[in-house]
Amino acid sequence: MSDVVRLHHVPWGRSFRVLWLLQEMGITPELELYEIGTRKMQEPGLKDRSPAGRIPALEIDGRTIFESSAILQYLCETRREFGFGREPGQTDRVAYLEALGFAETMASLIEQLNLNHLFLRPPAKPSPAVVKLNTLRLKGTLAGLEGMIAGEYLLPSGFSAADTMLGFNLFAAPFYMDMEPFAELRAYWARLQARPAFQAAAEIEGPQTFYAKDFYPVPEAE
Ligand SMILES: N[C@@H](CCC(=O)N[C@@H](CS)C(=O)NCC(=O)O)C(=O)O
Repeated sequence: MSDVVRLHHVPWGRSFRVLWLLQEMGITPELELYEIGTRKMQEPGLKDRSPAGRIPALEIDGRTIFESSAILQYLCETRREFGFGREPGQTDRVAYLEALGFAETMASLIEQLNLNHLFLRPPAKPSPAVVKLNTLRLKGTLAGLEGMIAGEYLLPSGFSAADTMLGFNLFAAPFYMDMEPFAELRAYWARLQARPAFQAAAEIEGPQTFYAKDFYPVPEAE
């Protein structure tokens, strides 16, 4: 079996979840880097591994996997010794599954905001109505997440892959949402960032350049 571990990756994109969990497991992957919106993402190197041409895809154990939650779950199942998954019958199994899915409910709203604020090419402009609606929906998911945090981490039983799924969202959300009212989320995010593996992954990433500004307000209606 090949022992190559290669992550198809956009720095500070959703593949960060995988880079971080790999670091939690002491694995440093080779990185195949992409930039959103470029042709390389639609070429066979990625398209043959991830059918929508999206990151992450992970080459590991002689196979390739796409979709961040599937990758994390695979890593947990094949490396059970770390205890980062929650298996059928285990305490928190249902909350764990819910959190993996919920992370993408939230991330799809962030993606809509990214599309509006970052990726429209002039003369196209962000739609104030669409941005406002998505921002409100993002706020609702953040309030929901705040109510889900059970202690130090998301699950009462401790750190899990669900924290890496949702933790990435807490990197991205503040570019669109004033986090001041979310004291519990801010404290949770600080605990996640304090983990040595998070810091190791962040060090591999370097400073984020995905967002050009610190904050993107809802545009004024014309
Ligand atoms: N549900 C997928 C979403 C993957 C995804 O959309 N990744 C974004 C980057 S964060 C991407 O590759 N976008 C490329 C594009 O929109 O063309 C996952 O969690 O892996």
